[in-house]
This record gives sequence, C-alpha cells and structure tokens, in this order.
Amino acid sequence: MANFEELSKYVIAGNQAKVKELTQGLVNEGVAPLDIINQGLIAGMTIVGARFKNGEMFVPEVLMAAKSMGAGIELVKPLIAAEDMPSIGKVLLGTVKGDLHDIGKNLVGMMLESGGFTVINVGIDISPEQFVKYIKEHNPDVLAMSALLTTTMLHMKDTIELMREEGLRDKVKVIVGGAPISQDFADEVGADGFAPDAASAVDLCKKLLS
Ligand code: B1M
Repeated sequence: MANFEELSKYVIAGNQAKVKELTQGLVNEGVAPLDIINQGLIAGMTIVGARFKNGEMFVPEVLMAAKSMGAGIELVKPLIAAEDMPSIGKVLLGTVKGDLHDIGKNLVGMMLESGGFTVINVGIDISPEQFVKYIKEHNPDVLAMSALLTTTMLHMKDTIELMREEGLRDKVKVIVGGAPISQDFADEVGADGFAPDAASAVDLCKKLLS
C-alpha cells in the first residue's frame, strides 16, 4: 500500500536519504511514477511553500526540502522517460532574468519530456537576449518561460518584444507560467498561452502545435 504521506513528510524534513529510500520503495511496489511525484514529492513541497510563507520554515530548510524532492524526482524520471514516445515538438524552457527559482520549471520540463516533447532546459536567470540567442541556436517550436517573482515576470514581456524585433515571434509559440502568472498577464504580454501547472503545460503545448 503506497504511503505518500510518509514520503511527503521526509520531503518537508529535507531528508534526502529517506526520500530516496521511500521513492525507490514505491517504485518497487509498482506505484505509477506520476503518482509518486504528485501525491508524494510535490505534495510535500506544497506544504513547505505554505510554511515558508508563514515564516514557519526558513531558506536553508526550504533548500534542503527542494533538494530532497529533486533526489526523488531523479529516481522516478528515467521511468517516465521509458514510457516516452517519439518527439512531438521541441520546447526551449527557462526561468527569466533575475529569477533563480527552478523547481517548478524543472517539473514542467520533466512532464513535457514524459509527454513526448524534446526539452532544452536552458536554466535560470535567462535574459531576453539569451533567450533569443538560444532560440536561434535550437530552433524550438515553443518557448516556455517560468517566473516565480512579481519583480521578474515583466521580463517575459521584454523577451517577447525582443523576439518580435528579431523576426522570431511568428516562428515560435510562447507559453508562460509560474505562481504569479495568470491568463490575463499572459494575454497582456502577448504570449500564446498560460499554464497554471506542469501537467497543463503539456496539454497547452500539444494544443498549440496541433
Ligand atoms: Co522563493 N519566493 N525567493 N525561494 N520561494 C517564493 C516564490 C515566494 C512566493 C515566497 C513567499 O514569500 N511567500 C516569494 C515571491 C513573492 C512574489 O514575488 N510574489 C519568494 C521570494 C520573495 C524569494 C526571495 C526574494 C527571498 C529573499 O531572498 N528574500 C528569493 C529570490 C531569489 C531569486 O530568484 N532572485 C527567493 C529564493 C528562494 C530559494 C532560493 C530559497 C528557493 C528556490 C530554490 C530553487 O528553485 N532551486 C525558494 C523557494 C523554494 C520558494 C517557494 C517556497 C517554493 C517555490 C517552489 O519551488 N514551489 C515559494 C513559495 C511558494 O511557492 N509557495 C517562493 C514548488 C513548485 C513545484 O511550484 O514553482 O510554483 P512552482 O511551479 C508550479 C507552477 O507555478 C507551474 O508548475 C509548477 C507545478 O506544477 N509552473 C509553470 C512553474 N513554472 C511554469 C512554467 C510554465 C507552466 C507552469 O510554462 C512555461
């Protein structure tokens, strides 16, 4: 019987060894990889987010929790890739300039890969100029930008404007996401779509490329 609650508990505690052990146990039991991620690993990180917000947890603890979640995801990731299909499109993925948050972005990347996309994850703190450079280099079907800060989300607009200036906007679909992003914001900055979570990002990319 899968014990997601215990897994979440060790994510919150930032106990990498236990997270790995329990994740492997669930894998051995034959629990679906996405259930392990959503009901165990992400569920734990969601509680961490709430506690951080309330001042009940502090940055070092949050980082430990994030690392533990990442360790669990690393174990499950190859199993999702194994169910993979041939690539149905190329997505260039990054977190915008000034923003170092990458947990959600990496989840989006993982989900996209498991949904059959080729993902080029260019990392964090990516300026509009760097995004444009990577687009020219990799020729993606979709640019996916993540932002977690209200102060950095405006760089999505700058990036889209620079793409337009460089004649790239019509060639590449743009999707945006992250905790402070909304559909209204996506419309305002001229993105093709907004996804509230990683699973929706996969559906959105499929819809935009169909
Ligand atoms: Co930061 N942080 N943080 N932080 N951090 C938030 C975002 C914050 C809401 C916490 C708070 O105050 N309540 C707040 C932002 C406030 C705001 O702007 N409105 C905040 C702040 C203020 C800061 C600092 C400024 C703190 C400081 O130093 N004073 C600083 C900024 C650093 C920087 O980026 N320049 C900072 C630093 C950090 C850490 C380094 C400690 C760490 C990041 C570690 C890392 O990413 N490697 C961290 C963390 C972990 C958080 C919280 C606690 C958790 C974020 C997270 O990973 N969530 C967060 C509070 C919270 O969210 N409740 C907080 C789990 C993750 C799975 O969710 O990223 O939302 P999320 O991704 C979701 C969706 O949003 C969506 O899919 C994912 C789930 O399916 N999604 C997309 C994300 N990207 C998408 C892209 C898409 C589609 C969907 O398409 C392209």
